[in-house]
Amino acid sequence: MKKLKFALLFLSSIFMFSCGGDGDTSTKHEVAKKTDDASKGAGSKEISITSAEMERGSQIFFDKCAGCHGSSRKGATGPSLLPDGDGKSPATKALGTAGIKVFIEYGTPGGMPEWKGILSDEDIELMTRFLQVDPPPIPPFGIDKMKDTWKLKVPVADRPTKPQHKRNIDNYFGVIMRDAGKVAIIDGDTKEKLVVLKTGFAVHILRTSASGRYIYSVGRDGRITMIDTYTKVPQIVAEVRAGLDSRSVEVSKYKGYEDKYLVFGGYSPSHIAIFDAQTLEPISVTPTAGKACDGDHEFIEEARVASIVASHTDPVWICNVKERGMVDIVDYTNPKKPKITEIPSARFLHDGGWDSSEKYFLVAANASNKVVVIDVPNKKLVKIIDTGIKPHPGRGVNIKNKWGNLWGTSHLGENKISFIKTNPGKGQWTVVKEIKGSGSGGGSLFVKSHPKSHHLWLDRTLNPKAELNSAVDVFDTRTLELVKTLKAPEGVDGRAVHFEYNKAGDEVWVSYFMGKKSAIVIYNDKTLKVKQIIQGDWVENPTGKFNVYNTTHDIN
Ligand code: DHE
Repeated sequence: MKKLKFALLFLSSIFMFSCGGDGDTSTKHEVAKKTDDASKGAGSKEISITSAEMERGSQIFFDKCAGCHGSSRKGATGPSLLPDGDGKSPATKALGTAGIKVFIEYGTPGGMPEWKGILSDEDIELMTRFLQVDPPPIPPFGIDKMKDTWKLKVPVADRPTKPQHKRNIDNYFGVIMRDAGKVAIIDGDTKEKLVVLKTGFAVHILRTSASGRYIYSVGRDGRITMIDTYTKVPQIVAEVRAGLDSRSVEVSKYKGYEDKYLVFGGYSPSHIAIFDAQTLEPISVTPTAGKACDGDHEFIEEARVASIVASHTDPVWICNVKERGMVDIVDYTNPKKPKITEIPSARFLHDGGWDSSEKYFLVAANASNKVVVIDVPNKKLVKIIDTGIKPHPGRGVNIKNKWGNLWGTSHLGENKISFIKTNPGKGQWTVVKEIKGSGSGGGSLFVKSHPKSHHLWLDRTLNPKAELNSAVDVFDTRTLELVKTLKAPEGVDGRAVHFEYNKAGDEVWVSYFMGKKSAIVIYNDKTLKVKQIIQGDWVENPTGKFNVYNTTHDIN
């Protein structure tokens, strides 16, 4: 309910632009023109939609569909959804109400989930009409708007200069409760919940400052929240809205710049924004719109910033511009006017992580079924490698065995983990080994290992089969054989998603979400036995978990 209220509030700000802000729920918006051409199918009927329905449709679209189809419905991982089509995907008006309904209700083999049973019949009917009218424009969100939303709750001078407790901050975990819009901070040594903080709508990821003191969250409402771990109970010390929709945030990690700057990647509007990492005061905004990597001369307005990582060898961030397939190397030594080197690669860039030397960054171009390798110190493209259908590595996994130093990714579109050799010698930057998880079909979102472990963990979160999406596979990193498939423990249900190791590398934390009994399940990484199950009213659909030490040092 709270989520709904927030989304409506958020959307009312958007619709001030598209509907004139009149809030007139009785006005009919006859957006799609009537056509007599019967060959255009059910879409030949006139479509009308009220302002209130437009608002609700946009809220549903923003919440459930924009991630794949793009905020302006021009398509990304999923096809475009425009009334008159775009030359590549069919016009939604031609698909018509009945055609669209089938897609929404039953999904597609290409990875679109079934929404029947998740969306009400009423909402599905509304979406069939919403998708046949023009999408509302995305309002601007510049630095002045950011400054208006900036709240410095505890100025730097009023913060403690050393920890006010004896706990081990390095082994703190930040856990995202996506649907509640909250982040829990858990002491990884004692497993105590220290605090649950309200951080904004659908928080997506967390990052820690280079010193490990601060935890930053970012979510689908474009809000960045800064949490201080030095106080007895971790507390929010600053927040700012940097856009309307986002998925990533990162800090400066290069020597001399620790805890100095923070970068935000905007999905909507599409921009790179830089902030003071101590206060979250906005410093600069650079739009990412431009031409695509592959010579397509179309100017791409919706050029969303997907994953971002901070280099340890240079004062730069690597920001991946999704729709354009551009890897932007952002030099933050002059944050007011950052120097950006664009490296054309492949579309659509999504998530990725470092190889074990932390010099090469590997990122999934999921619409091209490829992984792109960037030599960060030399700011150049090394290779674009075919891996499988829709690679989705998270930050990927680094392991070492007889095949070499390997970086691995699982896939959304097929049951495969591909391993790319990263060390010099024969086979470098090629796929040297592929393995399968249990059962069939893809749907994996994340893989994980740790330098001190001989295990590699695989989830199958989006696989349609409940026995697969609720279980995790564990492999031996030396042989790459499947060791065990771990089913959800008794008293836990939902889909298993995302892994995080503790600092020592001997425990693995797994989230269970989208079920009736969500939980964080902690496994002993050696014995693969359940060590502890964290449940309770406050554990609401946990998703990402971020150990302070591992996140700060990019242990993946
Ligand atoms: Fe994510 C990482 C975008 C759906 C949980 N997700 C990322 C990153 C991006 C991204 C760009 C990389 C951030 C980085 O490393 O800088 N995710 C998107 C989407 O656009 C998408 C496909 C659809 C959407 O509307 O958001 C999407 N993601 C999901 C989910 O459904 C998940 C499972 C739950 C949720 O929050 O909705 C989910 N994404 C995560 C997590 C990470 C992540 C836990 C961080 C992984 C890590 O270990 O770093």
